[in-house]
Amino acid sequence: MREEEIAGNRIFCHLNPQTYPNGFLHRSHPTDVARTEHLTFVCQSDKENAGPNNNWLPPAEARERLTKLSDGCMRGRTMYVLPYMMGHPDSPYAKACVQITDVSYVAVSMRIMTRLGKFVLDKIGNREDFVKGLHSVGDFDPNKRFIMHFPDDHLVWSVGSGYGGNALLGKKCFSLRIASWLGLQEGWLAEHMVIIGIEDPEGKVTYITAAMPSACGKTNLAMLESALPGYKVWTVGDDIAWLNVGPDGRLWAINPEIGMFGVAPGTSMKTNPNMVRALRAGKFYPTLFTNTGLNVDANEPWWEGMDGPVPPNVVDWQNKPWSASQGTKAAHPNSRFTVSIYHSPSLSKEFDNPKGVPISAVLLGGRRTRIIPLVVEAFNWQHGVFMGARSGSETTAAAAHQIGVLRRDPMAMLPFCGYNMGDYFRHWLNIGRRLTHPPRIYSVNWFRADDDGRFLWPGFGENIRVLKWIIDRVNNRVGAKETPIGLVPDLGDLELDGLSIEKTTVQELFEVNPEEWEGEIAEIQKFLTQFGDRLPREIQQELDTKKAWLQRARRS
Ligand code: GTP
Ligand code: SPV
Ligand code: MN
Repeated sequence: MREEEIAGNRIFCHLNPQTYPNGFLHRSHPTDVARTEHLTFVCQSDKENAGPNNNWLPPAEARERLTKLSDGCMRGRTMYVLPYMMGHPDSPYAKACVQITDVSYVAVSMRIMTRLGKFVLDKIGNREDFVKGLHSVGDFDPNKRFIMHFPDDHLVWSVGSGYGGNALLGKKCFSLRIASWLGLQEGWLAEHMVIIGIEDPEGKVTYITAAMPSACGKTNLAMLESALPGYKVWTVGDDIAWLNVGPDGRLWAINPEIGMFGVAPGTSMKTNPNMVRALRAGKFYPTLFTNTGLNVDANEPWWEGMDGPVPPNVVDWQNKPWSASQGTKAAHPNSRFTVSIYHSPSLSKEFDNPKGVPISAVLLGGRRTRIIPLVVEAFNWQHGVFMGARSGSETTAAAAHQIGVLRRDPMAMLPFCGYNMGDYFRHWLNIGRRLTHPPRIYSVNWFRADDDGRFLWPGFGENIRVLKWIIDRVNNRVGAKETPIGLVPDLGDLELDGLSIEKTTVQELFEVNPEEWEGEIAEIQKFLTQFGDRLPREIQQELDTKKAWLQRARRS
């Protein structure tokens, strides 16, 4: 099938130039709508180095398979050569890359997401140590789809999918899977994290990062519009952070990307006004909408959760007439937009600083309807690494698997760590030892719900109340209350003015119930045990401390 014929449509349809200047609708192949983790492989030369967290094939066998699948795959198509940098070209942390692809959507997306241009070829010159990406969609056959990583060769080879995380090889494939392996060898961290600056009423900006699994609120947090007067969030990154130990012993973060590949459904003036503005900014870079519905009369993208009434004349993400009464979604739940970060009204003035920004707090989150409190501060770095290791989330539509089941997802890196996660925990502990001024570590959870499944916390712009407590903590302005699982706010220190929330609800948000934790701890143990002797003893010690607490609680 030729690319032009996907869903019987042109690849890009112009949207209303008045309301979405430089905006285009794109529809993918209907079977190609999310990352496919079961077809994603990390081909370390030693299987143990890939770990239980990765699919693995011996590199030679993987290459042989891909060579067969790729034979003639670009015949009759246009090949795009994309030289790009991850990171600011003047940054010592930046990496030069070249991807080839046979998909125009991928080429345009990479232009929005990365610093792309001929200058990169000049930078590479005759060197061979650039990161290589081979990409072809072949005939979109899901049975011939593979996303393979060769960490030692700095190579990603992807066939059969044009979806973001499978096809924009600078993103998850390079900037997380390959980069995490480079980081292990070179002493830095590649993380699935937001980077933001939080400005307080005195004008002081405190920088934090936050790791959250796919579809758990990173992009929303990155562009948060504060519900508290005097506070402002500045966007540095919404998905990936590269973290280095600076000469000053602090942790420094850069965002290797220059675009955002965000979840469309739920994006509105109410939830993320800065994103709505960015999507309508259409300046130099185009903005792409993939697999959203279309408001036909207005020629605008449409998705569930958008502001205003449902328009009368909508076609769904597969270009079929749609009405709300038919019980299906107009936009695919993982429909996305691709937008330049430079279009964001909340862009940090430090965004293009090659040094990055110094990090005072690291947040680790997930989608947990029960057990995990709104916010907990780790006692110290080691305890924080444990918090990251035990993190998990109820699954969403961002990857193709069963939705709504709890999956452990340490530091939100389970699908993205390019090597054995036991070694990854060790690497985190080692980085902590090199930091003379380590950021504090926090577990956060915007998604705790009541028995009827209603969220207890309003979330979105109101999350600034939690961020305020965190920056008050790191700037030594408030104390905290000790619990067996970490430090939580004295409820008087959590700014709740102007929020209609019951006191009992707030208490529920922080409830630590030993009975619930008993099952949780057993499950954490089960998860961590799979890493065998690669699991650092410090992490097991942290878990044992929790077990001892439970025993005491049971006795009393
Ligand atoms: P990826 O791009 O897949 O990595 O997702 P993400 O982590 O950037 O998540 P995003 O910000 O796009 O949000 C995903 C979903 O979570 C959307 O449906 C949001 O509306 C919802 N969401 C984000 N923040 C909150 C929050 O604070 N509370 C609640 N209840 N939902 C939220
Ligand atoms: C995610 O699934 O975490 C995403 C989308 O951000 S993708 O880049 O496709 O992985
Ligand atoms: Mn996102």
